[in-house]
Amino acid sequence: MKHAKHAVVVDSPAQRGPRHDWSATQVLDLFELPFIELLDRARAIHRETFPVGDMQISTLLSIKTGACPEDCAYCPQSVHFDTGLNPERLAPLEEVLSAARAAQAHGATRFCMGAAYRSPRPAQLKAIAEMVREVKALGLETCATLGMLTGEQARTLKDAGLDYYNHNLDTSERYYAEIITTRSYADRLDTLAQVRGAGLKVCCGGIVGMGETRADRAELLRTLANLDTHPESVPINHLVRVPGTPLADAPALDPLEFVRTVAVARILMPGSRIRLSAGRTDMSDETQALAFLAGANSIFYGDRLLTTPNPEADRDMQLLARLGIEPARAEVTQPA
Ligand code: SAM
Ligand code: DTB
Ligand code: SF4
Repeated sequence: MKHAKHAVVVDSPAQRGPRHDWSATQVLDLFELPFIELLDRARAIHRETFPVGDMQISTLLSIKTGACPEDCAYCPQSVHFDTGLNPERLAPLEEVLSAARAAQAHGATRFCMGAAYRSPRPAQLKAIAEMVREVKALGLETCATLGMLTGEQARTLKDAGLDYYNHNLDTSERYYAEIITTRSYADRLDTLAQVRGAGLKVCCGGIVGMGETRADRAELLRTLANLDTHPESVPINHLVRVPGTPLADAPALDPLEFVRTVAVARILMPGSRIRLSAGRTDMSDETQALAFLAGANSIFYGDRLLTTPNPEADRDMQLLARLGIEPARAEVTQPA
């Protein structure tokens, strides 16, 4: 058989439950399948675990912007790079609440608060816990991304009503060291364990298009899939190339390779929400449609990500309508 060397066993998740034992070769073999074959496999799994045509939408707000001590080479908010960004202190509660109300009115079901911290200090965490409590009281799902957390901080957020914590692995362990020097992959994994231990849902993914190899993309997804429990939410960001950052001139990733990454994420983590995250402003409608076909079933919605633009909300609604995709009004519970 022509593609016999690609005979990766992808069992039905309904039959055997999710796997956590992927080998590097198995994941790379998936990436190397003929494109249509890869999409067929991802699509079959997607249809088994999610209703057809649903889409979860999250809206982001930067609650503390810039002046971050970390040196993540992709990030406009690092103090190490001159990106012309105006740093802003922690936003007042009322400002956060009015953004959350607006997001809800536009159909978002989850509100994600992002802060440019290495890790939050006690007073900051207290103020953010209050924001979480009030946003949750509006009837929204809550998500926060605040950098590294201790177990106690994670429990404080959980008690305040936090549903999800976003903390990305960003790339493979090998490539990570070329992107960030101020913290380690192990630090990242430790925070994920604290977050899971506190009973929070995990939102964890990465960024592609940073000059990494396909093997790095495969390794990132393998690390995520081999965690004890799959992250409930897996953001796949395409690098937003921000002038002033070391990755401003990173070569563009082939859009079909981006779609392959989404498809492999869907196959490896059948019950997770795969989020087509940053980078959509530079993506064609057709690439986005292929990413949805490959298994992406969540987007960030609203004109802004944290500090960079996102497609206009109206344009997104038109795209979803053209594709016959219904934004989900309530979260569907899936096996982890
Ligand atoms: N400071 C916290 C941290 O790093 O965990 C939370 C905020 S940080 C901006 C959240 C995530 O945004 C990062 O982990 C990274 O994956 C993503 N991100 C930042 N800059 C990006 C860019 N230029 N393009 C794509 N994703 C980016
Ligand atoms: C994630 O994975 N992507 C979002 C969210 N989690 C916090 C952030 C994207 C940031 C893009 C660059 C910016 O707008 O600053
Ligand atoms: Fe700071 Fe997060 Fe940006 Fe890294 S990604 S520089 S930790 S805000």
